Amino acid sequence: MEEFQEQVELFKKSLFKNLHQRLIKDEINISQYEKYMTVAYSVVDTMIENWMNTQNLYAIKKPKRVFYLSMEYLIGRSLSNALICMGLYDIAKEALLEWGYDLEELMEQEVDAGLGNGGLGRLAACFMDSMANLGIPAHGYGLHYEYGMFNQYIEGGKQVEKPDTWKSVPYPWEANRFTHKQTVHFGGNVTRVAGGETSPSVWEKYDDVLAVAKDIPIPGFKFGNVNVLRLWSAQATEEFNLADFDKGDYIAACERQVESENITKVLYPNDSKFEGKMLRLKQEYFLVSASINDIVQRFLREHGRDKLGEFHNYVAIQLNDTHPALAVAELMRIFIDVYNFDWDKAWSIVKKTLAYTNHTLLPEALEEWPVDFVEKLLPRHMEIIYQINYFFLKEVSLKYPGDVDKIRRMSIIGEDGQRRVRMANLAVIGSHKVNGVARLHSELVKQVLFNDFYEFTPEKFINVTNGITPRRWIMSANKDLTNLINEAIGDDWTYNFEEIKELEKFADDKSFCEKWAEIKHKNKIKFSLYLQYSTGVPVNPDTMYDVQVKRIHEYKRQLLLALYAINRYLFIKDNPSTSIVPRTIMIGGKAAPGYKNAKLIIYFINKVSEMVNSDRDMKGKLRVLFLPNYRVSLAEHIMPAVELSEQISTAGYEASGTGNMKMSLNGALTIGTLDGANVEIRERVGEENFFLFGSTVEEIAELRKENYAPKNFISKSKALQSIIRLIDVDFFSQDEHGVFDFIVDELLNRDKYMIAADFEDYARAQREVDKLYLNKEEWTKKSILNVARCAYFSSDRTIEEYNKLIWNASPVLLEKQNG
Ligand code: 26W
Repeated sequence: MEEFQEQVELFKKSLFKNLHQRLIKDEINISQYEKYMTVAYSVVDTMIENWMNTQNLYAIKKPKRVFYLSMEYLIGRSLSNALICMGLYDIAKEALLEWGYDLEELMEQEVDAGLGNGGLGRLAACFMDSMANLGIPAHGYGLHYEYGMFNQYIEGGKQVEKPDTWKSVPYPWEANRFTHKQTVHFGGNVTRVAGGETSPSVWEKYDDVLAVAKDIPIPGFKFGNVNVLRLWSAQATEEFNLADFDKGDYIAACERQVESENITKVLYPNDSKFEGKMLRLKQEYFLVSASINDIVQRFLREHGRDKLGEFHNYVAIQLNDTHPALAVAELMRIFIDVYNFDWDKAWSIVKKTLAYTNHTLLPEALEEWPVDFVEKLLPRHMEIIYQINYFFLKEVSLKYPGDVDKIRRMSIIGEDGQRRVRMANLAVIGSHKVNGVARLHSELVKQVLFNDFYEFTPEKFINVTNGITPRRWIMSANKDLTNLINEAIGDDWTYNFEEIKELEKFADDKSFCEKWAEIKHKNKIKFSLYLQYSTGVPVNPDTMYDVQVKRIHEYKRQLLLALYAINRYLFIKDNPSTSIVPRTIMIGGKAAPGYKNAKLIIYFINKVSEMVNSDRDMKGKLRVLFLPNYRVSLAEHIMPAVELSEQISTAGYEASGTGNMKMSLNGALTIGTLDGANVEIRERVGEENFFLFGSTVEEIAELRKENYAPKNFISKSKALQSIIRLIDVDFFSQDEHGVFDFIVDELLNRDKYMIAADFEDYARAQREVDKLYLNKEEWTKKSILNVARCAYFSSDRTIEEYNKLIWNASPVLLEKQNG
């Protein structure tokens, strides 16, 4: 106790010091944001020593290092997580209380670092957390976008995008490394020095852009390790404009500066469709070049030029999807043109260094850059890609003589129509391991997406099922549940998450179950208050919270849930005196600004919501809400309150899903299809604790083969007929005739994602949900079992598998150890 009070006093001192010396303020007249900054700086101060010690220790031990390359990191807020990792949460809370402030209120001041779209970006953030937690000598590399993911507003029921100005206030979690710069070349031309096709070339007359490092510390919880996420920011070189200045053309000179700095201006808000914009290609190469050069320079500093032939023994580079796949060519270029390695030696090192993770099977998401784009921007890389392709296809044709179709499919260059560089093929060919992100997905990667490559080199293809960090997704987001679990089984599970299984014993403990249910209810009230305060819309905590939050995409089938909401609406209308489980259906997520159908779905949900919520007959029985601006910080508010987790994608389309894991970890039950990680979640929590419905991957394939006609299913479903009729007669769009015609037409005539095929079974599973919900004790028991059995979905387990199967790095632990 005394020690605690001492630490509180120390923290208070630090608060005052930061207030005075960094914010240059006294206690009079400070804004809420300044108070938050004061706390944040005080926490950063406590991390600095571990941060430097960790990096120094790595430098002394010279271990194999892991480098994670990703165009996206959806970090969200940092304060709560950092406090927990530093063991300072209660200390800071008490110190602030004595100062007259509420920690949780100040935490709401923090802006989200929203440098990602969705699943892939959030996964990168969870991985950074787990690598630090496990003491893996790892570095994240990404881009420091000035504008991250747009903020979503709903105006008149429609999505409106506004820029995310997260840098308009000081961001306490990053260090400006203005001395850590890399120069990135673009354009120019290539001349061969001497010798044949594989000998070094000189790349010249390029334009330069500087990449300046901004470092974000990533604290682990179990050990004291603090790893670094390095984000590159584009800056014009000092001599960028000399020529123009000399000509006296000041404006032209400045325009060129602006053009350079545009590279990291804004995150592309696309997460399901490839958009071949030159600026995006520049971003990708900017990340690759700055990071790879940084990695090579660090290697040379640490190991010397003589060891360069053993690069792969000290460096593992993970490509987060194909977005950084140019790393294959960039590493080759450096080994060949700069260090004069011969082709075969360079190629063997590159392959042993790189590994690639695939996150989507959607054909429209696959990156294929027009050859003339790549040639213009990166002439030397284009040459190298041709060479890689030439040697690779030679090998393929030796194995499959005369199989021209196969060779055409496996080529890095797509020849149909405009010639294109297939980034996925480049990534597969240049990597020693390729992984999918859930068991089912990895199977489809082998059997469908990369089948030719799988047959050619089966040992390359592996699965590593995704995970989420328990620090953020339960210890930080759900503190009451965390405390209850601690009371029951101690806190071992916070250090070794497998220990969460000890909770299973309490699933039959009546008093524990009551406490569990109480906490869920309290979390529901909390979320209701949060919503009331942030959007002005109240929700009733005595209704079931039925939630689908994720990016809006047709394959994720938010429309299926909306149709089901209408189904419930009609049931209540037809049976006004029949009692029904009261539900609040909440749907949230952003649509890519150019994705028309996704935007229409948002509008549709909002119109359904308007109609349902204004109908007095629905009072206390059904509400439908669209949650605006779904993002990491909102996810942290909602996860603890969810009771029913909607994971209803068409089987075969959701690579993994990670929101499904977050909800299960917080005691929600899942209603879901056999898609992505749902399959494994169901296996682990037990089929009796999961509401399964819908067609399987095989059944979906079968339906497609038989020329799927949605009308065959609609004709057998009275419910669907009534729902579609209601939409068709403009019931939800009375003053806008025909706005939802597209939805009706799609459902009746194409139904690409087979909503009609799955609807009746979905409604059946929803009836099971209602039935179980009436039995509160059983529901609670299943909720506890979901949490007790979800250890597998910790990103610590995921990272351990990456390390074992791909990286082979040894942890290097700081002395300090918690637990
Ligand atoms: C080029 C445009 C673009 C940008 C991003 C296409 C595709 C992407 C990502 C690969 C999309 C994505 O985030 N995929 C999600 O990755 C998660 C982490 O593995 C999975 O859990 C999700 O199922 C998957 O949709």
